[in-house]
Amino acid sequence: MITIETISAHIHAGQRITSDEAFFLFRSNDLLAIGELAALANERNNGTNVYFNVNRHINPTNVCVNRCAFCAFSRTSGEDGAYTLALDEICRRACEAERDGATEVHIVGGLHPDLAFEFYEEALRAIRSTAQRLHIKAFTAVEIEYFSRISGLTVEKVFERLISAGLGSMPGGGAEILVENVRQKICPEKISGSRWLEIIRLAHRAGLKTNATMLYGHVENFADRVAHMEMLRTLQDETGGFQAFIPLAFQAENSDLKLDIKGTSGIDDLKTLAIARVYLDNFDHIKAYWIMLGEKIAQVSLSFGVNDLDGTVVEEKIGHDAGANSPQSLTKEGIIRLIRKAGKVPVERDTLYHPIRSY
Ligand code: V47
Ligand code: SF4
Repeated sequence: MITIETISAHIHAGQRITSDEAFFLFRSNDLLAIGELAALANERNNGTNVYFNVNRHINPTNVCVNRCAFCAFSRTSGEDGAYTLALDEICRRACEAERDGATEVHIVGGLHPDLAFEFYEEALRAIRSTAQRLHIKAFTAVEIEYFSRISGLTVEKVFERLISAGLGSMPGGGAEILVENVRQKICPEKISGSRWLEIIRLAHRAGLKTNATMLYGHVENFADRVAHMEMLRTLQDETGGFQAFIPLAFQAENSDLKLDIKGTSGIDDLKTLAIARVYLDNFDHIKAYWIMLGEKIAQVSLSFGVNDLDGTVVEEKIGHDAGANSPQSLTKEGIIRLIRKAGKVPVERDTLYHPIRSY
């Protein structure tokens, strides 16, 4: 029989917990016991260090042919509020970021019906030549698949071309919930969960590190969340190419998913992060994305297994278009203060988790 004590014994002995045990934890209301186990697992790996980076998000376009039901960011071509940044504007934002001390640009956007693959290659090249110190973390598996489709190139070739244009790693978006019947409800036009995993496998084989996200708090149930994490854990056993796992709390405003909810609860946020820490024993980093969680829950999560707070971000559109009421950006000093007040040591990192400086 599964109990919190049997799970605790596994974790204390450094043993992997099963999917049934993770499911049990999701159904448990013993948040503090789960948090304690997550804190133990985290401290074993990361001590009291908490990572952050100085980065800037750039979303080149919000025009997207997919129009996922949960996404308040995307627009149809020509619709009010649709935008596409010119190459020199993308470049200007990247240069400004570098000048302001960023070490990373995070670039993701919609699947534009008229932009050619070369536009994206060009954007990376332009950033590479004008902001040479910036690491370019760009494009979800969903965008990579789309580039392959619009260019007629294989996914392997798309990676080869993007890497030679300056791509350094990939973020973890587009995973949503990898379980097919959930995808049919929230993003029927998007690539399947198994294709997402396959593209990420190819990215890892091409030498790119990636992250993995999980969009939770909409129509999925606990079993779906566990199945999602199980697929990620299995792929990580095979490739070792994931850096961080990032649960994304669903922001419910302006979305076409007409659900009778106002977003996730603080309890659900903390439980989800803590369970991710104990279940995903082969992920070094569990990231609390403060944009979706709010600063306070993100801070408290540092006692629930989290060891990474993402970055300064500067301008965030995806969560804020969907009603996130966190600020658009945090200063480096703001993040450092938040980590310190949680009794942890702030460590600025680069994209690949090399420490730059601890505070
Ligand atoms: O894939 C869209 C999500 C993702 C909503 O890898 C929403 O370091 C909540 O992946 N409510 C993009 N989430 C953002 C993302 C990300 C963010 C920060 C860091 C990293 C990383 C990756 O945003 C999408 C989708 O899952 N999203 N709409 C919404 N209403
Ligand atoms: Fe497009 Fe991504 Fe929004 Fe889906 S989540 S509509 S793929 S921008």
